[in-house]
Amino acid sequence: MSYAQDALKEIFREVVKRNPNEPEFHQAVQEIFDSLEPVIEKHPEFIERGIVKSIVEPERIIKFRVPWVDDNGKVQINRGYRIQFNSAIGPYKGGLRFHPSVYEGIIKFLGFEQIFKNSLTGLPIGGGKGGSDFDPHGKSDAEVMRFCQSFMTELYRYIGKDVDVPAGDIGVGGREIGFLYGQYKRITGLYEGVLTGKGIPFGGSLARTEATGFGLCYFTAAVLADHNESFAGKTVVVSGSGNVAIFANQKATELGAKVVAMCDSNGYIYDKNGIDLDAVKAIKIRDRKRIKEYLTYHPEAEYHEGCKGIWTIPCDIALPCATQNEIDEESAKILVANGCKCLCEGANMPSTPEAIAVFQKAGILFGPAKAANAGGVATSALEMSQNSMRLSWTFEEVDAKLKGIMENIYRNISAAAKEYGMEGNLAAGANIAGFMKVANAMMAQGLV
Ligand code: NDP
Ligand code: 2IT
Repeated sequence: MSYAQDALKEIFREVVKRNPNEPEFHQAVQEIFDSLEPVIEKHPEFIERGIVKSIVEPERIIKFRVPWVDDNGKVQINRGYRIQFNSAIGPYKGGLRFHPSVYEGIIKFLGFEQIFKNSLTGLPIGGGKGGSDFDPHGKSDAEVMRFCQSFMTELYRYIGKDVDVPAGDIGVGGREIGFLYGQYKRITGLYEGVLTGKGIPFGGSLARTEATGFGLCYFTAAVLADHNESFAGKTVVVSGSGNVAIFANQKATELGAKVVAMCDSNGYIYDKNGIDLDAVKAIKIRDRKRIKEYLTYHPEAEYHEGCKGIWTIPCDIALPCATQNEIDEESAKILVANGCKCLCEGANMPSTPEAIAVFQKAGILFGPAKAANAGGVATSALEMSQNSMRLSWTFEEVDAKLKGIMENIYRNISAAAKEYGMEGNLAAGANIAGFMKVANAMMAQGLV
């Protein structure tokens, strides 16, 4: 075994030992380490000076109780988290996830991914993530408000516009960010850009809502263009029906594709005529209902219980935009057998390592999450810039910057893959390019 392989293996063993029962975090670390061997061969100092060992250890983990009272007067207790993972290149930046599956390992995997994703944007943002095991489904607005106020009453002391800037993720959208912002302002008396994804009247950036889904499509279009292809005339499957999925569908459609399927955590819809996105927006954004309701708008469409079946629908391009590990080896094989030629990840870590191996073996164009979905956090950084300057750019200005950032990410990760002898392997290119900038910044700043 080479020096690099040995060293990485040893550090990985230590990660598993120090973070027991956190398989998602192990998976995210393994994915990065799998690409780092040629980097370490060239730069053994990243091992010798403790950079790799440090980068897998969060700078700070904050874990707290979130008590609130539901509409029946009953006391509820949730857990809140904020993991401030790495501040080498900027203040901690990353979303908050409210979902019953949240525990420390999920936030750790997301915070770790965020370090490299944020680095790829080219903007000065470090990596962080937070959230709670609170489930917003079926809660009244008043319950969500009380929960958010309680969550922020603890979190406010650890964040700030130049310290740590949370945003949305699963279960946290404009409504939640509004309640969180209001409580931060009330406690601190500060009107500052401490959160992104804010409402437009109070410092939000135009195009932030659309940014992750639009950015995913700009990235995918750049990958396709480099292979003399485009979205035009293609059949697309988009999983999920939340913020990322809806705007991925919208942009893919604008670019000439037909999106035929979407899902939520209960099941998926298949509409061979192309999904009616206005109906999905009405169901999921306006009414906060289940995707199954699509049948009341389009009785001719199909609804199937369970999410996994969505990957059995033949498509040219797949855009997973729901959650981690939603595509396993079996689904990956079906996608490939059905002729899928390109898969770009809107969700964080939606493909299992076995699924990625299937895509790479089949030679399909694979765009990894930390590059493909970076448009959301990049636009969050643009929101931070606008807040600092106390001005706001038009939708068109932000959208044009987002497009430029996504195209740049594609160019940089392609170049990194080539430089390290893995041409066309965008997963390796993203891991390497994301890592190099942070590792160099850590080296320059000394042991901290
Ligand atoms: P939303 O809460 O808006 O939507 C999530 C969607 O995924 C919903 O349709 C939800 O279904 C579905 N979903 C969630 N969990 C599961 C599950 N366990 N099984 C099946 N379906 C599930 O979240 P976002 O759209 O913001 O996030 C989607 C993904 O994109 C996540 O991986 C997130 O980390 C990632 N991401 C988000 C960014 C952003 O800016 N928002 C930026 C970059 C990445 P249901 O309605 O039934 O819960
Ligand atoms: O995973 C992600 O990049 C996000 N949820 C967006 C984070 C942000 O700070 O906008």
